[in-house]
Amino acid sequence: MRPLVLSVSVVATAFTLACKSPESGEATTAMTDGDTSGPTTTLNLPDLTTGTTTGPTTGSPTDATTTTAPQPTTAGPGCVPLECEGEVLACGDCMDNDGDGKVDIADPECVTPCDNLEDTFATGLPGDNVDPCNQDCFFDGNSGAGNDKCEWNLKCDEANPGGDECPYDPDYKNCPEMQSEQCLSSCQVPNGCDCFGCCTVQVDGMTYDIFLGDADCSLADIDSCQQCTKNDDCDEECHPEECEICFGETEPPPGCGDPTCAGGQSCTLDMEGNSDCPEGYYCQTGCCFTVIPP
Ligand SMILES: [Ca+2]
Ligand SMILES: [Ca+2]
Ligand SMILES: [Ca+2]
Ligand SMILES: [Ca+2]
Repeated sequence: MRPLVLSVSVVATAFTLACKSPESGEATTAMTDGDTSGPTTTLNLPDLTTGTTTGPTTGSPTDATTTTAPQPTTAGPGCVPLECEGEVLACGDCMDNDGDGKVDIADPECVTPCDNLEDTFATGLPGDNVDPCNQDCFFDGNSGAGNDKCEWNLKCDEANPGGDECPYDPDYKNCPEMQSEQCLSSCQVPNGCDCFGCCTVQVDGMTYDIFLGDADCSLADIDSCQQCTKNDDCDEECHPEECEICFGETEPPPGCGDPTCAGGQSCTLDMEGNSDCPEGYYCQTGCCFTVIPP
C-alpha cells in the first residue's frame, strides 16, 4: 500500500521489460524469482564494477593514480560508466572531475553523458554548438545541423543569448514558430528546459532562464550565464507541485517521495551518479533518458 513499494515495483517491471536481451539474463531472473513485496533494490549489478577498476575502457585516464590532479574522486562500486558514441566522457566516467562532491549526471553542470565538462553547462565537445547562431536539439550531444529537425536561430531571441557573436536581430525573418514532429519526439528535453538548451534554474531564491550553450555558465557563477527566452513550442515545463525534479536539482521537491516523470520512466539518482534506470539509460531530472546509440 505504501507509495514506495508501488514505485519500486513499477521500476522493477520496466527494468525487466527493458532487459529482455540475453546478456542481462542474470538480472532478469533475479527480478522474476523473488516476490515483489520485499525491498527489491537489487538494481546495482556488482559485475559491472570490475569493469570500472580493471579498466577495459581504453583511453580513460583512470590509471590508478589517486594522488595527482585537482582531486577528481572515483564514485562508489555501484557506478557504471556511460558511453557517448563509444567514448566515456567526463559526465559518464564515474568520477567527480571538478571536485564539487557530485559525480556525473548528479552534477548539475553535467547535462547528458555526451558532455565532457562537469564545471560548466557547456559540453566542451569539438563540433558541439560550433555555429554561434543556428541551433538544433541541445541535448543530443552533437550539433550536426538539421539531423534532429529542431531549428532555431539565436538572432530571434531578444534576450540575446548569442551575445556579441550572434546578437539579437529584430529584423531577422527566419524564426520558426513551430518545431517539427520529429524534433518534438526525438529531442530528450529535461524538465525546465526547451529543446535548444534554454533552462530555468533557481539560485539563492532568484529564477533565471539561462542558455546552456554559453561557455562559462555554471550554477556557481550564474552571473556569467547568458539569459534566454524559452521556445514555447518545445518547452518542457517543470511542475514541482507534481513532484517533478526541475533542471539543476537532483532531489524531488520537499514533501515528495519518489519523483514523477510525465510521459517517461521516473528514476532516482544519488550523489555518486548511480541511478536505477535500466542499462542504456541515464537519469536526468528524475526521468530515464536513452543514451544516444553509437
Ligand atoms: Ca565525471
Ligand atoms: Ca562534479
Ligand atoms: Ca559541477
Ligand atoms: Ca557540462
